[in-house]
Amino acid sequence: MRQKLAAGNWKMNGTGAALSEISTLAALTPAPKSEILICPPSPLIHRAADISAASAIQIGGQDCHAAHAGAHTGDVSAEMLLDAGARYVILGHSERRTDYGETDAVVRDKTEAAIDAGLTAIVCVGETLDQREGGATLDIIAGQLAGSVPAGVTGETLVIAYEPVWAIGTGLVPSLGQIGEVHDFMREKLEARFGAEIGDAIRLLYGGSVKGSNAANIFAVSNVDGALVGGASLKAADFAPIIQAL
Ligand code: G2H
Repeated sequence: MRQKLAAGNWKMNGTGAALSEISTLAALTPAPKSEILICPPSPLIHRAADISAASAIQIGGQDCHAAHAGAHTGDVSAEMLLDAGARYVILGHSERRTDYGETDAVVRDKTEAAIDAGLTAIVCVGETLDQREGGATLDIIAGQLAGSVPAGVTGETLVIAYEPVWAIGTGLVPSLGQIGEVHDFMREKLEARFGAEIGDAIRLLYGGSVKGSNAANIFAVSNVDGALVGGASLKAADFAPIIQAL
């Protein structure tokens, strides 16, 4: 039985004042049935981990470098995230693929580094609107999964987030049928590559304009094990109903 996961991606939002949302969220979600994760900007991770320590909320990063250390000005290693209190890291988000030209090979190297360090990697995949309209969605997802996910992963070390690029921060959400088609396809691909046991244990999140009002319907879709939530994770009052829908 896969443990459900509600992951909040704060992106480049929030300063220290935003950390009070974590305590508020803990108070709003006592004894949650699902795992709860908040991924704040890097400078907030240490304080976020301290604040969340007494609760069920876990903390994660939004990116890491593929190298363990070295001359990489401005970058953060997986070990640094772990040391600051993170247990997860989001990798290959479409904003990073677009803004920094991160390729599948780069995402795979970062994922290996994250898992080596002891973090659970949340690897993001997803098609653009042109790709969907051109009928290429499943080919794109297959290629990103094959290229971005390294060998040797398990249900403890890897989570996949399906985030259609056209649904991110736009308010547009695929139909439940479209979400189910991609999630079932990803499950098949993971089982084919890693075997039935591991392929079945890897959690598959949906991400892209998830809100309290659509979460329950999305979570009822087969092979959806939770959500990666951006805008609606910034305020505890918006994120709590999504967690409760899991
Ligand atoms: C997709 C998602 C979180 P939002 O990027 O990763 O953001 O929920 O704002 O669409």
